[in-house]
Amino acid sequence: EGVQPQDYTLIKMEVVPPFPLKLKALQGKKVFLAAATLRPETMYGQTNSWVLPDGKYGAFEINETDVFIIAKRAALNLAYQKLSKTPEKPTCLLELVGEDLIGLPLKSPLAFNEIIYALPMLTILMDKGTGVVTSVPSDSPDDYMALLDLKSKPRLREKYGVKDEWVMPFEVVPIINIPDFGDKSAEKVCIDLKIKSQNEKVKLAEAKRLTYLRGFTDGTMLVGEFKGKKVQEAKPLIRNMLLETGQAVPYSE
Ligand code: A2H
Repeated sequence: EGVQPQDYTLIKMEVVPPFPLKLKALQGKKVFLAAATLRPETMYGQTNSWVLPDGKYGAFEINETDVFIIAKRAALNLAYQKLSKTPEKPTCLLELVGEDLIGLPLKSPLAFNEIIYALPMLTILMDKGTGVVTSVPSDSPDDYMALLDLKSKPRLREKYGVKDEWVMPFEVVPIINIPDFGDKSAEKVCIDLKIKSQNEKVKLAEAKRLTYLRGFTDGTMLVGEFKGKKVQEAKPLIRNMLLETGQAVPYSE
C-alpha cells in the first residue's frame, strides 16, 4: 500500500437476469459486480470480469435501487464514502464466494462486447479495491495472461467450471495505440518478455511498468467518443462521462 490514496473508478457491471440459484435472493433488484479500475478510458476493450474463486464476497445494498457484489472490506470503506443504504453501515443481503459468481453474464459500461462473463483470476488481492476486476487484455498484462491461461488450458477451465463459450469467443480488442508497442500493448510486452502464465509476478510487474507510463503519456485512443485524442486528455473526460451517467462511482482507499 502506498502513502497516497488511490482514486479508483468503480465500474458498475450489471448482472443480467434471470439470476442463477445462488443469487435467487437478489431477484428483482439491480445487481452489479463493481470493479475498481485506474484506467476508465480502457473500458471499451473489456472481454470479461475477474473474481477470486475462494474469495469471500457479499451483496451489499448501496442505495434504494442498487446492490453491489464486492469484498466485505470494500463495502465498509464504501459505507464511509456515502455508498451504503444505511450511512456508515454496510448491509449484506447475501454472502457469496467467488466460485458462485463464475459464469455470471454481465453488461458493462462502454464495452464493445454486449455481454461478458465473470471468470476466475488466481492473483486477485481481496484487500485491494473491491476484489472484483474488469478485464482489458489489450492494455493490461495481468488480464492478457489470465485470459490466455483460460483459453489455452482446458483443465483450468474444467477445474473452475468455466464453459468454453464464456472464454473462447472473446478476442483482444485494440483500443489504444502506443508508439513502439502497437495497438495491443499488453500482448506485445507479454510476448517480448516471454511470460508464460498469470503467476509470473516479477515479469508481470516489469510488463506493467513498461506499458503503464508510456500508455498514459504517449497513448492515443483508437475508438469511442474521444477517438484520436491522447489518453491523457481522454481519461478524465471518459471518467466524468461514466460518473455523470451513473455507470460508475468514485472510490478511494
Ligand atoms: B486496472 P493498483 Cl487496462 N487485485 O484496470 C488485483 N488487481 C486489481 C485489484 C485486486 N483486488 N483491484 C484492481 N486491480 C487492477 C484496467 C487496467 C488496470 C489496465 C491496465 C493496467 C491496470 C483493467 N484491468 O492496472 O495496485 C485493476 O486493473 C495496472 C496496475 O491500485 C486496477 O486498474 O495500482 C489496478 O489493478 C489497480 O492497481
